[in-house]
Amino acid sequence: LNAPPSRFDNPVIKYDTKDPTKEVGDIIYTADPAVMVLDDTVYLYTTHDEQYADGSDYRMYDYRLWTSKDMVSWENRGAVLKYADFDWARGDEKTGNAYAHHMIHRKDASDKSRYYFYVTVEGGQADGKFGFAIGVAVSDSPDGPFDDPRGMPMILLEDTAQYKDHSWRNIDPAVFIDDDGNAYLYWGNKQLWWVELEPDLIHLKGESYTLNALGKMQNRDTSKVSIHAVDTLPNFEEAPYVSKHNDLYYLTYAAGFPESIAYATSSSVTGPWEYQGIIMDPLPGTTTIHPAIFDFQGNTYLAYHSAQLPGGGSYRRSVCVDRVYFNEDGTIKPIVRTSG
Ligand code: FUB
Repeated sequence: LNAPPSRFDNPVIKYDTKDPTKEVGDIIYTADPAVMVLDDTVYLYTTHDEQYADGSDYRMYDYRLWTSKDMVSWENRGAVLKYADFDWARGDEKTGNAYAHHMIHRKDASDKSRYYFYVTVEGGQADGKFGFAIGVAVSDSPDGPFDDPRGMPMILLEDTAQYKDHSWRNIDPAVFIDDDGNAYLYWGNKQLWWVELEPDLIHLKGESYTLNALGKMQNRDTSKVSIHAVDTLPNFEEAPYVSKHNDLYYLTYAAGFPESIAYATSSSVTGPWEYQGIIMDPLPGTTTIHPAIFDFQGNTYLAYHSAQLPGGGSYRRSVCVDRVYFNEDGTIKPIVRTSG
């Protein structure tokens, strides 16, 4: 195996060569990277921007998987999960949006790998109002098919009703499993929240419910669930991402609007988080940036999105990767973007 690169031909995802209805070379716009590294492979899960050139909002209906063993060539594994795969999603296949997501892997008690795909999907009615909700789908393969084991969202509008009241406040899930096996879900827009998960990774700690005849949840009760707000992150906008490097926890996030990439550190996964600064300034042509930090073959990398493909923009973004370099004290050096 060749060593992974320190310069990248950004954006790393450019073309859809798997869709039989398209010629090789057709552009596919991707955003919101979530990266899972298993053995010698990088699994890059992205959202998918399908907006027209002159569109003025998101059009996002499915989640895409791209894999690489060298981070130079990327295999297009197709749409592995769709908005419409969630029964509780609002409307039909092309009515609502599938926003940013997260993927983690864990072996179950019988040593079988399970893959947990946390999503932001428009739906999940509470008190007569629709908003974005966070759900989960599970598979025994990183390519799916994924099944929604709950039959309802994990986080609904009503769960954060005491906080900032906008319908997209519950977006951008990120899950981190700590060394002791405890798992935590982070999410939010304008306000960062976190909650501990049950060991099954699909229920909130303390959540109670009954099951209907199909084995899906009903009568959900969250009165014993503790949802925590984090207020020490300047200009927190969205896209939290938790990672651990050399015994220090890092919480990377999109700050301000247009967004920069900022981060905070802590000696504990539950904080308190100490703000450390900006590592990437806003990028031309896109209001959002969505960081994801990951380790691969001994190095640390940052995935994010730009608008630099032809026809690109805030609703036609493209996933990029660059190297992360640390200072001796664990702080991160400003990211130097490379584009081939
Ligand atoms: O892609 C839709 C939304 O834009 C994501 O959920 C945010 O993180 C921002 O990238």
